[in-house]
Amino acid sequence: MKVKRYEGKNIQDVISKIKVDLGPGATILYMKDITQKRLFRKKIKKIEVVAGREETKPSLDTAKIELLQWELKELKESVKTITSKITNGHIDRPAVSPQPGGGGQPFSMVPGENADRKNTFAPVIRNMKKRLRDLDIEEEIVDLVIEEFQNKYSEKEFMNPLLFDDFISNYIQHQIAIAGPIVTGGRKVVAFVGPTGVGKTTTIAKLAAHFSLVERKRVSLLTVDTYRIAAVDQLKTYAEIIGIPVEVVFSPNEFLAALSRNQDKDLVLIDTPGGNPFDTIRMSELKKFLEQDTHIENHLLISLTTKAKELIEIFNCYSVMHIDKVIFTKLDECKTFGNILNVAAKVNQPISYVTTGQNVPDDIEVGETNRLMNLILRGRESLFQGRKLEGIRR
Ligand SMILES: Nc1nc2c(ncn2[C@@H]2O[C@H](COP(=O)(O)OP(=O)(O)O)[C@@H](O)[C@H]2O)c(=O)[nH]1
Ligand SMILES: [Mg+2]
Repeated sequence: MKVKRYEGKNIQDVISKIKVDLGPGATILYMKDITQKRLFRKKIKKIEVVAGREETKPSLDTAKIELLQWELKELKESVKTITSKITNGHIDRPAVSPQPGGGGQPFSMVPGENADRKNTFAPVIRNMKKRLRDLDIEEEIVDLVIEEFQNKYSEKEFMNPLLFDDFISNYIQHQIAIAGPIVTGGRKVVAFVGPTGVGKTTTIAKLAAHFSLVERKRVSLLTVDTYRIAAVDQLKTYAEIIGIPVEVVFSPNEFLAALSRNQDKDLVLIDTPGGNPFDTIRMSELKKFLEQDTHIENHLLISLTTKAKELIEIFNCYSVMHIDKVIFTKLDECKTFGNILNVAAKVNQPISYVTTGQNVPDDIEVGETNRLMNLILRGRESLFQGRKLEGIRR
């Protein structure tokens, strides 16, 4: 980042200098009143501003530039209001004495002028909130983030948008729990549950292809058909192409017998019929199958295109049957990825995989913190920068 210090008699004066010098993408990092007091002489009013500009291609970051322009505009308006109040004698400008610790303030304010203080920072906070809302982060979480940021940093630091970026990144990193990929070793049994159409069968096919063809593991598929109507042809077709066995089971007893027939496998992937998660009878039927073997790892699939509120409801419905990990599907159909944070902040379940399209076996990735953080903060522009599962070897 290119950082420079500017001085001027008022904020408009300094901002024009910055604009000419650094261009419209400039960020105000720091601002201080350095009005010089001369004994028996008139005060010489001066403002010091430290501004910087990211040295990235502007076209890559137009959103940020727009944001900064907006911030600058808001800032100018606030300064105008304060300046006019000072001029009209509504605010008694204090003499600027060195602050303890050598720090200046973005604006000098009289102690007790809380309303003005609030007004000064309100645009900055509004702007921060807008940024988070635009990522489709829920209001509740937006408020929490801002509150934590306010508690952590001083007002001087508050004005630095880069600091806010860092803060959000850290916040997201702390919120998202990562499960890592399925690890085979001994026989591993993984069941995939979730509402109809979220992508259970497709995800199983992607994982089966990976573990069987890339990792050279012995893989078999099992499908639980609680209603004798579930479409199993799709799974059978995938199994045939990959060249692995598939079995259909209709009762909890058959299920146990099928599991024991597959003792020699490295990995058994179980497909389930899904259905409406609010259908409690169906849920408890499925539970009867899966709870017979406590070693089964249950992955709940959730389409990220679902509304945040519904996601939580689905999660709550499925939590009656012991969920170990979460897979987010259909990321390719999302405009924003704030939902990842919305769920992570409320549901303490680690993410194993994310799926990014219909292609079998390509469109699946292991959930990784940095990757998910980039998706949340940068949106679709980072969607195709993930590491495909095919290339991952352990
Ligand atoms: N766009 C997109 N479509 C997907 C993804 N995963 C699955 N699908 C599609 O979603 C539909 C339902 O998938 P399916 O595996 O049958 O869902 P299931 O009912 O949960 O087994 C199919 O058309 C899939 O191709 C994904 O990550 N992105
Ligand atoms: Mg299916």
